[in-house]
Amino acid sequence: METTFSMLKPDCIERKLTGKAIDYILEHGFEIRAMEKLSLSKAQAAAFYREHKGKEFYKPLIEFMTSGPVVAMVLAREDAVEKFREVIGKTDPKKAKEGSLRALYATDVRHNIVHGADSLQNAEREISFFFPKIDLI
Ligand code: IDP
Ligand code: MG
Repeated sequence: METTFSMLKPDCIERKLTGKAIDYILEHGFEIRAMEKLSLSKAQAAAFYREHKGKEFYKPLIEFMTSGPVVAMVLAREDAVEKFREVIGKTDPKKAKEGSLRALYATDVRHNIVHGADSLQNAEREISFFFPKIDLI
């Protein structure tokens, strides 16, 4: 089975949506292989989002991602990476398809409650960043 990486963002935890988000994820066929609540340092957030360095939303994104705790998760299911991106919906909740996690709960394009790895390669990189000791066999 394929694995992907997800993170519930600070707005999700702050708004007490953690339970709803986890229920949604489980109901959509994902198994939680690992889960940890933690606070990102500025350096961790900057490394995690380094592909966006220099964009106008980068600095506020790092501020937001370090504004409170997050929940990092390793999720497994068939075609996990693609399916998870599908069920979370587009980055901007206004453009996210009806019934997707972001369409249901996100407030705006920055505060969109959840992260999902966008490729197999990034999923692997992000999993080993947060769960270096995990055995994914
Ligand atoms: P993704 O999370 O859907 O993969 P990315 O383009 O990788 O979206 O952007 C990373 C995160 O940066 C988004 O989830 C969102 O929190 C924030 N972000 C992206 N685009 C914008 C924007 O135009 N304005 C404000 N924040 C943005
Ligand atoms: Mg992305």
